[in-house]
Amino acid sequence: MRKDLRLGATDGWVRMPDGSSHYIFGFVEITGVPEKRIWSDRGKAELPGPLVDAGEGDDIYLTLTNLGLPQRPDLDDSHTIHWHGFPNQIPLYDGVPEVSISVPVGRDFTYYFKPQDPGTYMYHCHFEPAEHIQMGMVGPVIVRPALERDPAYAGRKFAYDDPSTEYDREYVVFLMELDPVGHDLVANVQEYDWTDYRPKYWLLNGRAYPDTVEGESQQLPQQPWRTCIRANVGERVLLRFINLGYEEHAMEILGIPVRIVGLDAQRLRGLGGEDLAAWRNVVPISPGQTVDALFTAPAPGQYPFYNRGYHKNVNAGAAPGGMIATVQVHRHGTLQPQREPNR
Ligand SMILES: [Cu+2]
Repeated sequence: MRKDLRLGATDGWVRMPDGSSHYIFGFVEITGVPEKRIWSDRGKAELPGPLVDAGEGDDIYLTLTNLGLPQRPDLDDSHTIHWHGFPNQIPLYDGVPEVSISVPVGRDFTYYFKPQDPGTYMYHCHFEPAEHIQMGMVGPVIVRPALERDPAYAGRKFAYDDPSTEYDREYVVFLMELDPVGHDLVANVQEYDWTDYRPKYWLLNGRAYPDTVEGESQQLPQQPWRTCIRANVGERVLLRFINLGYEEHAMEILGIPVRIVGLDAQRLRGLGGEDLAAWRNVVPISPGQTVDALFTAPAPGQYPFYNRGYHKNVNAGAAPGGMIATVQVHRHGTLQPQREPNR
């Protein structure tokens, strides 16, 4: 199936629960926005960037438009889109500026992707990547398996082309950290040496606790993703972990072990096809990795979901904060079927 998408690259501001605001670079979805209106999305970058939701075998035409940086009109950086961990037949669409092209301010470029392997991926800008990634030019990619189009499995959802990876609800858990010093210096036309990176905020889907579970999207217009993992008792939940921060993380749901079925968009299988999925209490994940983890919702109640590195459960030193969210299990039949991830 052909899919046409358009992302704008621009800047914006995100808010933390302590009331502080931080300058970001990032992406905003402008698919179908009339050409005259795209410029009104300057300064509206979202963290993380819009979800790219694709199917195995799709033809994805993804146009990147560089809308410029209203806060930094002096900074005429180009941008690109790089699908991390994704095999590309030719480098032209890989988004590494040194071996393909990058998109200057005011210009468009249409990337072509044809995903062959289902799983959880990520995209990021590859122009001055140490800076542009930390500044927020990151987003999730889901590639859905062809199995879902098989009439025998109609209406059911799977992580991979494997019936044992069936799920009822899915949640993206996008991990990154934020060093406010770097962001403030970039906002104020100063240089920052990114090897001095020292994060003070730890984010789930662009927000820190308690905004991860409580923040209204009207108050956080550029951080639209909540991390309330909700399910009815007995339903199967898929967590799609993505780490585009610069630190390793270790996430745990207190009292709910998870089955890790996929790593870096590969279904975990041995050479002879044996199932290497493993039960874990903690999901360890390094920068640039993705992990697909399944669990079955146990008895109704609230289960804390948090980073096992307790110093990451703070906002600029004040606890609780950071990478804390919740898993809410409801009685049978309480929640309607899920229409899109994280809703
Ligand atoms: Cu960029």
